[in-house]
Order: sequence, then structure tokens, then C-alpha cells
Amino acid sequence: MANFETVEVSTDLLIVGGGFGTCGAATEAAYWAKKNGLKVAMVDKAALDRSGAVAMGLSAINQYVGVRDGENTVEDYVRYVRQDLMGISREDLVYNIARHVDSTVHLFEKWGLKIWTDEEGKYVHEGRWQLMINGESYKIIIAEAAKNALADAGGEIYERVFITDPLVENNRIVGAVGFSTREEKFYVFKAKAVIAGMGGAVHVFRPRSVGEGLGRSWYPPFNSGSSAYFTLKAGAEMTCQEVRFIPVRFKDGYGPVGAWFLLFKSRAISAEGGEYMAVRKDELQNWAPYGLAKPIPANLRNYLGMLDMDAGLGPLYMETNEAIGKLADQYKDDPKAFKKKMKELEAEAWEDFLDMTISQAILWASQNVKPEEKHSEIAACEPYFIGSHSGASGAWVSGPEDLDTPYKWGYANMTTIDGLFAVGDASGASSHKFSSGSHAEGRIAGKSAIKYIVEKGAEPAVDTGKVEELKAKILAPLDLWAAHCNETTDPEVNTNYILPRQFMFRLQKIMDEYAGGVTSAFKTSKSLLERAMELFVFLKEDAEKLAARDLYELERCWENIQRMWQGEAHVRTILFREETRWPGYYFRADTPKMDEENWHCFANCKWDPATGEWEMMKRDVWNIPGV
Ligand code: SFD
Ligand code: AMP
Repeated sequence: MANFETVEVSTDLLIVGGGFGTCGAATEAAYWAKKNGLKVAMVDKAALDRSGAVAMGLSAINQYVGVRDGENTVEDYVRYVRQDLMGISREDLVYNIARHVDSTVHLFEKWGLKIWTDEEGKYVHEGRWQLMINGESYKIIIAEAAKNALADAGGEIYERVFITDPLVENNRIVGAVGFSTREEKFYVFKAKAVIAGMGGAVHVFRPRSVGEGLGRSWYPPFNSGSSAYFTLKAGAEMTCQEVRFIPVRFKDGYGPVGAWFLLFKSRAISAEGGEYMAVRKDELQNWAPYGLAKPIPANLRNYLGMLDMDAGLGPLYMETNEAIGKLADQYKDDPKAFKKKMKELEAEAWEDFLDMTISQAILWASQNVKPEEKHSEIAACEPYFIGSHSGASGAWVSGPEDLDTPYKWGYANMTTIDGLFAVGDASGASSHKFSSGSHAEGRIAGKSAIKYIVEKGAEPAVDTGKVEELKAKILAPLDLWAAHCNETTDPEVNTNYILPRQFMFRLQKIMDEYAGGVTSAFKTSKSLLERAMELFVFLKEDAEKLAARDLYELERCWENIQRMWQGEAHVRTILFREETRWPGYYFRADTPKMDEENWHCFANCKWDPATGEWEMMKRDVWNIPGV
């Protein structure tokens, strides 16, 4: 077996992931841990300053309720999420996040984040819930606060350690294992409670960007489904695994559209000039009541554009020149003021990309795009798993203690595994938390996990035999490579192993062609999904034969195994839900309508670590009374 040193770390609370959710968790947990003399350790596969979805920065804070200014109420936010997710959301979780998110945003500002303000000192809104920021260094600022809090409480941070599996005994989490991505070290973390927050998943589906563009996607290529894998492998109940997210973005550079639609009030049109949101308005009747209320859910906005594409009316365009023109128009009688306004709008348009999706700015520059002169192509991206945005996949977690919610079996944000908490993309059915809400949810879970440790924490009884088995399994791809690498001249072709890149292509082909990816125009059916399940049997056999040439490829092997588990949970859940509820995310051609009578419910699933069997189940949707 590959000769890796085993490093053991004992802690009270282990925080897995270094993103927005877990930085929130670290900031809060450190405070309560210090008060109670407890230890906190945090582990990230990358470097905290630039890890996760916000690595490149962001140009907006997408969740701010604005309670102090009387702008909205927490209940308004609950209604917004209910509407956007076609009726399916955990309102207790959404409510809990919404009532804490403003204070999180105020902390961000205190820590140094520049939120745009107007002449009166009020926040500049992009839309009703969104605030404009100078966000290139957003992640660094939030990471710094987490680091400071941990340092103050004597906590530890492990960077460049990739976590694979949870350690669970008798339905109770006792730690996690993983390996260094830089040194030959295998890590065993022993803990009384664990907070999982390893983001969502990309490259489960075949991306639009292939060949020289491979790696470019809207969602960051370094989040590979670790959260879903970790919680599934622990035996936790999962929810909304069918609710993938497909954003519409500027094509190929994946630049954001929110600022264009909301701030610049731009229209999107087909090649024939029709504005699909207006031309296809009647289609929304078919998705009542959600199709008829405002704002129109993200998936339905996508769907109307997709109908244009299906009808051969593509490409679709964002009318950037028209939007900029209209905004500058009010200054048209004063040439100097007009010129100044045009410059300002042009700068804002470019900054929107430079703050968060630099490659879109590069693509615009390389194609000589001047947004004030000509429109730009937009397109629906490949599907992603990001429960914190407009998708909903994640673990099924316990609701807040002070609400009369039917979903309560433990401490706030605890999964169905004792002591295992989930935040951000790792926790499901609480969409539209975005960066700020994920951080707020992390703070909730951080406090709750320390409370759990104080009240129920037991010394983690780690089974060393199981850890040794896991070590052998996790390092096996290196051994397989060593045993067979000299048998062929081309390392990519060998009957005894498969390299992670080829394996990823196999997974993506199944997902894309059978589970409603880009090439199948986001359509699938029972027969296609059943065929996908047949092919998954072979894929899982192939997963046992993954080989790695070095540490870098060992990480790639495990990323792709995690993607495979996320993919399987997805396929199983789309199969289970016999209706189409989120057209624009996916369309089940054999059950093309929404079925409120039978499917106004959560579709949950669970994998049993003892038997290896999957269980699918329905759970009721609860609306907060009076909201
Ligand atoms: O508008 C392991 N999001 C936006 N939110 C906003 O508030 N404003 C925006 O402007 C946003 N835009 C946006 C957004 C996301 C993306 C991908 C783009 C644009 C391109 C959403 C937020 O970014 C998102 O909600 C939060 O980041 C979610 O937080 P969290 O904590 O669930 O995930 P993370 O931040 O990606 O962090 C994940 C961490 O886990 C680590 N990790 N560590 C150890 N072992 C493993 N195996 C691991 N696997 C992953 C990662 O390194 C990272 O630290 S807009 O355009 O939509
Ligand atoms: P995006 O850049 O698409 O991620 O959007 C950023 C934010 O604006 C998210 O909260 C979206 O839900 C919201 N948003 C984007 N486009 C629209 C739209 N046309 N109508 C309403 N909300 C939108």
C-alpha cells in the first residue's frame, strides 16, 4: 500500500470546508467554544483566502432583507422562496436564515467589505433582495474574520487537506478522514461534532465547455459533490436531490445576468427579436399558481427561453446596448452629463464581470464586444448542484428550536445523524441563501453544534480497524497505478485501470444523454433514467478501478467518485418524482405536467451504510401559518 504517514487530530468540533457557510460557522463556533473551553478545527481542500464558489469574488450580496429600514419582512422572504421553488421549500429554515442574514451583512461591512451606497448613505440595491458590492476580495475578507476568530479561541486550520469519508458509529458522527493534497499524509480527524460545508457540485453533467474550454463553467470546478457524498455516506437523509440549478449566463464566459436584468433593467430576446418573457407569457398559465405570481420563478424564466431555442429561434441575446441607452437617455439634452453617464454605465458593466467572472470580461475583450453598442449572447448553462442558490439539493436538517416546525429532531441544522450538521450547499430545501445567507446559516449551525457538544458531546469512539480499511481504499488508486503502469505505452489506455479524467467523461456522458443535460435539451423520461441506472452499475464497477499517477490525480479520483454519488442520488430522485415541477431545470417528457395533488411534497432519499440500499420517501411541505 502507498506509504502515507497517518496524522491524527483530536478536536471537539470539526468544521469541514472553508467556504461561506463554514466561515460563518467558524466565526460563531469559535466564540462559544472559547466560553466553554472547547477546541475547534477547520479543514479545507484549498487555501481559505480563495477557496469555494467565491474564490474569484462576487459583485452582489444576493440576500439582504433590510428589516431595519422597513424595506421587507422576514415573512416576505419566505413567500419569495416558496414562490421561486414552485412551492417546495423548508420554510422554517428559510425563516431562520432570513431573520439572521441582515446582521451577517452588517458584519461583512464592519469587516471591510465595500457595499455600494447612494448619496443618502443607503445601500444600493441591484434588485429587491440584492445589494451591489465591490466584491473582488469578498472571500479574503470573510476568511480573515474566520481565521481571527479561530486564532482567538486557540482553534486550528488545516488547508489543502481533502476530506473524503465521514466516521460514524451507531448513527453518531465521530470524525472524518482525508488526505493532504501536497504531502503523503493521511488525516484522521476525531471529533464530537462535525459541520459539513463542502459546497455543491459541477462537472457531474457534461459541460458546454469541452476540449480547450474544459474546466470553464459557471460553478467553480473545485467543488465536486463532497458535501453530498459525505452526508450520504454517513447515512443521512437527503432532500431535493432532483432540484438541480441551471443559470442563464452570458454564453461561454458564464458572466452573471442578475445585474443586467435587475439593475440595468435589460430585456432578453431571441434572434428574431421577440422578448421570450412577453411572447411566451401564456405558457405560464400551465404552471399556475407559481407561473402567475411575481417574480416568475427562475426555472420558468429559463423555460421560456428554452422554448425559443427548441423552436429554432436561437441564439438568445441580452439587449445590453438598449438597456444602457435607456438609462443614459435622461441625460441626452446635456452632452457632457450624457457622456459621463455612459462612461459610468460602461464601467459598471465591466466591473460586474471583473468582480466575479473575469473570464467573461476576457471573452468580451477578445470578441471586441462593446456592451453599449451591441447585444451579447446568453444561454442556459449545464446543470449544477447548489442548494444555496436557486437549486435546493442537500441534507435534510433539523429546524430552529424556537419555531413550531414539524421538522425537529435535534439541534438546529443537525442532519439525521447525531452530531453531524450541514450548512450552505450541504443543507437542502432552503434555497436563496446565497453567500450572505450561507454565512448566516453557518453561524446558526456553529452555535448549535457547540450547544450539542456541551449538552451531549461524548468522546469519539473511532474504530481503528475501519480507519485502516478506509486508508487502504482511499489510497488504492495509487497502488493500482504502480501495479500496472508499465503494461501499456499510452498511460490513458490500460485494461487494468481507468484514469480519473476518462472516468469523469463516462459519468458526464450518462448524465448528459440520459438525465437531461445540455445535449438532450434538459429533457429526460422514466425510460431514459432507468437506462441511466443500468449504466451506473458499470460505472460503479469502473470506479473500483480508478488509478492515480500522483497526489493530484488521487484528489481527482475522489472528486469523481463524489460526483458519481451526487449523480446517482439525482437520477434516483428524478425517477421517484413522477411529474415535471421545475421545467427550465429539467423536463420529464413522460410526466410533462405538475401534479400538485400527489407531488406537492419533498422527495427525500437515504443510503443505508449497513446494507448499501437506497430508500426513497415523501415528506410533507409545511407552510408557516399566516405567511
Ligand atoms: O449572482 C472541501 N453565489 C452568489 N451569492 C451572492 O450572494 N452573490 C452573488 O453575486 C452570487 N453569484 C454567484 C454565486 C455562486 C457562484 C458559483 C457564482 C456566482 C459563479 C452563491 C454563493 O457563492 C454560494 O451561495 C456560497 O458560496 C455557498 O457557500 P458554501 O459554504 O456552501 O460553499 P462554498 O463557498 O463554495 O465553499 C465550499 C468549501 O468547501 C471546500 N471543499 N474541503 C475539504 N474537503 C473537500 N473534499 C472539499 N470540497 C470542497 C472548498 O474548498 C470551499 O472552501 S451570482 O452570479 O449567482
Ligand atoms: P444571477 O446573476 O442570475 O445569479 O442573479 C442574481 C440575483 O438576481 C439572484 O437572486 C436571482 O434570483 C435574481 N434574478 C436574476 N434575474 C432575475 C429576473 N429576471 N427576475 C428576478 N430576479 C432575478
